[in-house]
Amino acid sequence: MRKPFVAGNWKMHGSKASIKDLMTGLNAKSGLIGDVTVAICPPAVYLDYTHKCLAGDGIFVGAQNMCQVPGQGAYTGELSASMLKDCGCQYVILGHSERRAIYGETDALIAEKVSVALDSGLTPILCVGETLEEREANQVESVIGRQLDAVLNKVGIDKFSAIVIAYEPVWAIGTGKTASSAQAQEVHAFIRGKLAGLNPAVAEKVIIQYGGSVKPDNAKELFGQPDIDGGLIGGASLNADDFMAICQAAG
Ligand code: G2H
Repeated sequence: MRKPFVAGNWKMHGSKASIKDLMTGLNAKSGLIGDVTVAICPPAVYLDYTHKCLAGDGIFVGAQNMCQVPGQGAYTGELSASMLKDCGCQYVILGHSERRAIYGETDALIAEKVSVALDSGLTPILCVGETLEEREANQVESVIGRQLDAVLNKVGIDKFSAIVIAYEPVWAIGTGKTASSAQAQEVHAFIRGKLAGLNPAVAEKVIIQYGGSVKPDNAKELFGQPDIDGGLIGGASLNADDFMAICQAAG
């Protein structure tokens, strides 16, 4: 039995004032979450602040990106895994489609980041997903298979029990278009099946989140699918009531 996991990806939103308000709302409701793992991923400059705003221990903190270089060094503008841990992180989102598309992150770079995160004791939330063009060209499985293979080849299947996968169809991100629960389930089953071909026990354990315009009114249906174990939530995670409603829908 996999414990559902819902994470909020705040992207490049917020200020100390807005985070204080949001955290007041989340803290007030964190006791209602139930048997669901919950994390919030603020912009890096607010990680420490957000972590300090948490009351109680029902919510974890994650980062949205990380440097692929282990340790410290002359890497201007970058943040290491140990720095993220030092600021209270347990998770790190890696390979989000916005990082892939806007900042040119490659499968190989993302695989390196996943490997460093694992070695540092952070849980990577590895994002995979196809564009609309790729879906229309019937390339969903080949694209996601390629994105997964890069990480599998780097860290090996056994490490996947310590990785969270987030399936985020690019065409559903921030667009208000959600994959239907059947479309999402089909891809989640493909991902789990691919891992099961390598190690069935790991495949059974691995948490696969769905991400892309998840809202309180579609969460229950999505999370009710057998291979959807929660969600990676963008826009709706900026509202405490909506995010908590989504977390409760996963329980
Ligand atoms: C997908 C998701 C969070 P949204 O990027 O990662 O964002 O819920 O706004 O589509």
